[in-house]
Amino acid sequence: MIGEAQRKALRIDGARLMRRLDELAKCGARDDGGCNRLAFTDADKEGRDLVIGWMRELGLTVAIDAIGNAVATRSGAEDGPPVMCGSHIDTVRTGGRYDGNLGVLAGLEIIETLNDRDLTTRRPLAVGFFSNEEGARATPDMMGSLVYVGGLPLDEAHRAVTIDGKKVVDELERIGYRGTAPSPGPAPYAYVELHIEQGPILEAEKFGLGAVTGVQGISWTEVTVNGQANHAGTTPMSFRHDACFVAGETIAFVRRLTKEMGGAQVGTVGAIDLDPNLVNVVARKAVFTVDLRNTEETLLQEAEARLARHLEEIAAAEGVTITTRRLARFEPVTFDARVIDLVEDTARAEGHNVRRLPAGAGHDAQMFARVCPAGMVFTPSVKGISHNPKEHTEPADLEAGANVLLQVLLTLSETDAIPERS
Ligand code: HGY
Ligand code: MN
Ligand code: MN
Repeated sequence: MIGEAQRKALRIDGARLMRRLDELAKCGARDDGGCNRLAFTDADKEGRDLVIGWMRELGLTVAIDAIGNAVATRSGAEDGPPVMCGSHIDTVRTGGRYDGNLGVLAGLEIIETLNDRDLTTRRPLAVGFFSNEEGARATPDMMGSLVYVGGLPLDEAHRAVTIDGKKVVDELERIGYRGTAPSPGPAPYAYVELHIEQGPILEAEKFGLGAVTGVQGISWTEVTVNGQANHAGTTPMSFRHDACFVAGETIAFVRRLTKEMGGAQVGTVGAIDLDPNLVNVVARKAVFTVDLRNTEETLLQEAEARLARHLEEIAAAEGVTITTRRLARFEPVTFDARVIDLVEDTARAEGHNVRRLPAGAGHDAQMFARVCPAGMVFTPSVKGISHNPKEHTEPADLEAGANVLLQVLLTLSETDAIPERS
């Protein structure tokens, strides 16, 4: 047990946290200072091996499950479900060094801070990283945490195929992370995730930290357009069934849709493949992704319905066939009010000006909200940039976030701020 005065006086070692962040950033390092650790790749394995080595050095008991999630537990004076923190260490192809990594390495820094002082918490603590949060190489995103909480059958996740044509289960075998820990995993007492905001709000409004209220709804669709290859010079325009034209019109439609709907509606066409993708051939096939998000479920459904109508109309007009495949679909999530309050109160008590805000990106915390009280702490992102090697958060903000996470975790582990679930 750790008394209140002793708890409140605890601080993490910011320099040590920065050293680990810099060390992990060397795994899958890009020439431009970013990270490329797409899920289940060799670079991802390198990052996993490094972080699990740290977990073991800190004396934690590491459990790896069949989708490659790693949960490292530190015993408490009492048994029972741990107070858990964590995030992900996979990145997108143009990743930065803080997205996901901060939540995992801040957790390890908190463990080391307690180890340094030989302090034992009342409840056990756990730090996890969850596989394929990004969903960029294989969908859905938050794949590992969704399996962990029982929201996606393990065999369905194993059967998923990566964008480069590999089965997830084969990639897990290949990198040695098809573990044996039970799946779904045991529900923690509570789950709190520290993450960079990845957007411009905290910086623009000069807030030091964010108490995250929830996560907006996410809708990912793959659209396949089958037209007709033809000669770019000899084919009259009225004769064409041009898959690339349909893709282009749809990309423009998605942008118009967000303008017309306004509010929180966002839409992105991020990936596109053309066949045969040649200068003098009318494209016979286009495959592209549409990412729609909104904080309101009914509005997200409206956006999806308008996209479907657009595709129907343009298929008829251009004489092509269009099929769609759902890649991911999550309704908006609201975090436990008591965790939101605790994050906000703790940040204030630590002297930060904090505001509440929803998360624009998906996060593992939204999956844990299905099985336990969950919430998040946001740190500002410089210029709101993320999924970009230029992603940056000031070390002082990273340290502030980690110290708030430390205090939130200890309040949860040492008190009944959130009573045990009956
Ligand atoms: O796409 C997302 O929101 C997250 O980065 N997986
Ligand atoms: Mn993330
Ligand atoms: Mn991300």
